[in-house]
Amino acid sequence: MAPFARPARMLARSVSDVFARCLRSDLATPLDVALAKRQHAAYVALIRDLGIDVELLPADEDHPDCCFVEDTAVVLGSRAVATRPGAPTREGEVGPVATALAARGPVERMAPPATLDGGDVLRAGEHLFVGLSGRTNAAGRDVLARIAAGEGITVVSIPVGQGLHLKSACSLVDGRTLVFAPGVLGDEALASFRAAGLELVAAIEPEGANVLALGDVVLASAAAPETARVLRARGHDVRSVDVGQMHAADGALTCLSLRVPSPGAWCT
Ligand code: CIR
Repeated sequence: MAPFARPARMLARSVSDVFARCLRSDLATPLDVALAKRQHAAYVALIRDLGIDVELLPADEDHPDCCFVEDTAVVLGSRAVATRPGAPTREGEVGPVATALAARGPVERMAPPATLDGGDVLRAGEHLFVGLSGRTNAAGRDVLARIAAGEGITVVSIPVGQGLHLKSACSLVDGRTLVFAPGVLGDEALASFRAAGLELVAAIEPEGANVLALGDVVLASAAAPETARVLRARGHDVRSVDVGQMHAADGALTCLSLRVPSPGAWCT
């Protein structure tokens, strides 16, 4: 099996001036656009400091959610799928991302009735877990399954009953370890992860369930210090990142980037 490795490069998109109008479940907490921009810039700077090239696309001032670039595409080996996001207001975010990805390989566009948000897609080696959520439907999963099959990757469906996306509730810490929010995903989902050979670690804080593994380094939310402590005790090199404004917009660490794997390796 191909090794798990840090991405060859990453793609991110700046926070728009209209970020405060993004989709979110908690309308009571006001958003601070300037703070969101600073947090986003620090996220990009940290990744660049790790030596990973980050292509930063300009914000789209007509799309408040544009910084959550993960939802607009899925990169698999040399191929990519430009998604059809489940929220109609986000459809217009896809074009520039698809254009940027087309510079490196073929990009397939998803067509109706398929909908899929990249936040529902978790790669673990030769398995691709796809959350069936309020944003991702079976037709979207099927498009991805066809393309994944061409790369030797099997799709496993995971029902997402709570929260926005599959990766709101779980994410990879390394190539064989998954951190998850207890009580969010069902026992069957957890059994599917174990059947794929993953070791499961319970997050202490809900925000700890979405970490971003970049090879040997793991980015964790500053809102999840106890989860970071658990991961460090397991030997992980954890860096804390403040993405409080993204949490207030139902986002987290993975959603702020797309990861392009190195040739012959895979990344999450
Ligand atoms: C949305 O509701 O679509 C955005 N406010 C948050 C998207 C977060 N995306 C992600 O975690 N992959």
